[in-house]
Amino acid sequence: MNTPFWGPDFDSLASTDPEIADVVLGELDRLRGGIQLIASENLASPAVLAALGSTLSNKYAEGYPGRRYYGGCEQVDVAEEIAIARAKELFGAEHANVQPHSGASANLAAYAAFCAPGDVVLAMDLKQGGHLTHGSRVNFSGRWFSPVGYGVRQDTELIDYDRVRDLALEHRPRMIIAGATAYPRLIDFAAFRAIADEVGAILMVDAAHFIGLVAGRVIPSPVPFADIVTFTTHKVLRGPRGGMIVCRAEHAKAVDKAVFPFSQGGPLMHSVAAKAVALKEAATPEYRDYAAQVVANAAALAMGLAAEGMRVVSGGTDTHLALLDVRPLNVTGAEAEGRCDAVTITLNKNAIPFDPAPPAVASGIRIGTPSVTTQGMAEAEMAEVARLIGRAVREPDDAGEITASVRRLTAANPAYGRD
Ligand code: DSN
Repeated sequence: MNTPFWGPDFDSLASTDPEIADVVLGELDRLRGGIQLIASENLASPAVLAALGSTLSNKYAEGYPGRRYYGGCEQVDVAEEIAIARAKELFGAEHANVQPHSGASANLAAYAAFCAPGDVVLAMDLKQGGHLTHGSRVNFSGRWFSPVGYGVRQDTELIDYDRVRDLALEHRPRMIIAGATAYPRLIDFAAFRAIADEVGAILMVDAAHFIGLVAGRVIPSPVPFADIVTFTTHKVLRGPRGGMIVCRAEHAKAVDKAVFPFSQGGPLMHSVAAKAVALKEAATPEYRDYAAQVVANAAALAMGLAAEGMRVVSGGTDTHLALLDVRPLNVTGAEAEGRCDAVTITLNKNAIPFDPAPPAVASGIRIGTPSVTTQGMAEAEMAEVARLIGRAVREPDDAGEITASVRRLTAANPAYGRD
């Protein structure tokens, strides 16, 4: 290629808008200097960021490849066709829609494709690990539909499949949603399929959190079981912020119409191109190794935090995340989050199942290993991170020393390398 690449050009940003340039550099420093344990975040590759920061951002392309409402779509058509083909190949899916702007947008489209206002939808309760779009009263899903919530068993903290079936038989939902934001264990998609079939419901899997592990072939795929699978592209999958849907061919038309024109206008073509890049990266042996290490790291970190006195919800993790009950250390989730923040370890407070504390306080924290694994950290570093978290929570007065230890660890495993 002999044309100049008009992509990320930091010098022009710095001269045009030094204030925003400072924010961009400040965020890079934050990423490099601290430990990122938000389970839903990752560090996208320079190739993904290059596609995101490209001229594709300029193009209006309402419609689908070959059927657009604007001229000049010949290049973006190629990007979208490549993204669709890669998504179908990677996930063994019959159809893919790569346009959703986010996971919430993908979920809105799923409701729109299959449900009418007022329909009953059975999904995991937010307080038990679900998502706002799974029927929360403050979200479209709870306001426009009739949500019924399921949860986990109090004794095992694993999904209560008997209760899911009982609720399905009682309420006859139009759609059942499997998937969560704070559930560390594998989900039995065959069990959900059987329940959905028994009551004639659509089975939607919100795979946002774990789709990257599916891509890496380290956990079972929901695709053979679900009518529709929605997900985000920026978590373990390590792509741009965005959403995606794969579904059975019979639902292709309904899903495409639900994304555009029903719930979205012009797709973000720079993001679609960046999704294609991420899907290519996720199809490599290196990515499979990465996904396996993400899971190994989450297990190691959970074990280390148990050794620091926290209680591991459900007794462990099979995925990229773990949920820890911090009450044995005599702190709330909010306090634990704040004390970790003070030493530049970023994680989030999280409700645990049957949490007596309000969500803004919470009794737990959620940790995830996509970012630290991208930085090259492995089990030995996870043991060290667990010790630092334990000390930060127990001994907030030592924040200075702990921060110095964090710096040593991140210097040895830098995010985005060093200049
Ligand atoms: N906000 C995401 C998470 O952190 O799990 C889900 O949308």
